[in-house]
Amino acid sequence: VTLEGFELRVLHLPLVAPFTTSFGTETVREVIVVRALTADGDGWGEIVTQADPLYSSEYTQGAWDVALRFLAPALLDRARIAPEEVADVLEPFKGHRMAKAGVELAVLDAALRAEGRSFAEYAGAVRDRVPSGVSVGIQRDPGALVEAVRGYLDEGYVRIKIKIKPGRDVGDTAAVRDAFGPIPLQVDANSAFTMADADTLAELDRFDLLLIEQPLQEDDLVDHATLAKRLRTPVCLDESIVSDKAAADALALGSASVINVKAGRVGGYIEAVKIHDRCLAAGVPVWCGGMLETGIGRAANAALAALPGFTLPGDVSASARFYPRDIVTEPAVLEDGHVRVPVGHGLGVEIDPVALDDFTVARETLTR
Ligand code: OSB
Ligand code: MG
Repeated sequence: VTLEGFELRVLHLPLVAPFTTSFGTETVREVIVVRALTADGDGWGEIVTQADPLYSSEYTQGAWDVALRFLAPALLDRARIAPEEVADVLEPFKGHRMAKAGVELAVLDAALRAEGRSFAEYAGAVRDRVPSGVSVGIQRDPGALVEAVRGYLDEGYVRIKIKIKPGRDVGDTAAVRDAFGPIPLQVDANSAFTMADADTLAELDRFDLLLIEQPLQEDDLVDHATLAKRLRTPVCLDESIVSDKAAADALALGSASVINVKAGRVGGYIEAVKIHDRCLAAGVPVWCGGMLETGIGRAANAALAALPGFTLPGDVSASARFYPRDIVTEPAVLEDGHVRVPVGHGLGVEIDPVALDDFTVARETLTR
């Protein structure tokens, strides 16, 4: 595409209910939407940082600054650019993978729309719908958790993930198992434990979980390998997998036997597909994680999750699981426990300009 500019917006999207993890509670989703302005038409992407650097070192204001100060200008220096070249142009800037991912996605959407091609087809999707799992935040007490899970099961979600933290681990998991029996169930610690908690984590073995996600710190690849040997529950990494290289290292070390693929965390959807390809070749199951995406990232996630190696249900839930009102005209909906893979050009979703404006709290445009 021939780049003419980038428009960035910070959005504040109210959540249907507070979302609590081991690292904090969100009541409003703060997110950055990127619009690539090109001579061939616009494209949309999303930077999935949160307001505070609690899940990763990235956060909204940092991503806003790096995108406007470094990433967008470096791309605008190039007259024409293909989506596959974006990561190379941005490579000199260390880190900031979520910011890079959002910018790349906007260019990719613009390029695919100009070509009249869907992102699903581009990425290699082999399914027209994907099974939908739901990530359930930590509730007031295990009883409230059981009621929250019941609601999602009634809606048709095919897999439940519950967030855990020290002191809200075995009890919460036992409550859900006791209430619902052998449903597909997994837990996510968001790096809240240490090796000193290994005995507690081993107690989770009796619940026949699909996996335990990121029990230890982001840079604890060796400790995760040690822990994985102690547990019968498969260890899955989220935060630690920041690139295809990190995925290769984790697999070589035995730090994980399952990988959560999140495009924002790894620097973009093109890098995410590489991790998928590596894991498919190695026989390692992957699933598509989420960052409370708006309809933009949610559409991209549904397409990514339709690749052949995504053999476990992902956190690709309906827009309504988080948002009373989405910023696209075709929000993701749950049908028979599945979300449809968009087939339109680019990401296959159209922006609702009124909703977009209603949620915008900051806006900046950079042109060549
Ligand atoms: O660890 O997967 C995570 C949300 C924000 C930050 C980290 C995580 C999550 C989720 C929600 O679990 C996934 C989703 O439904 O988008
Ligand atoms: Mg996670």
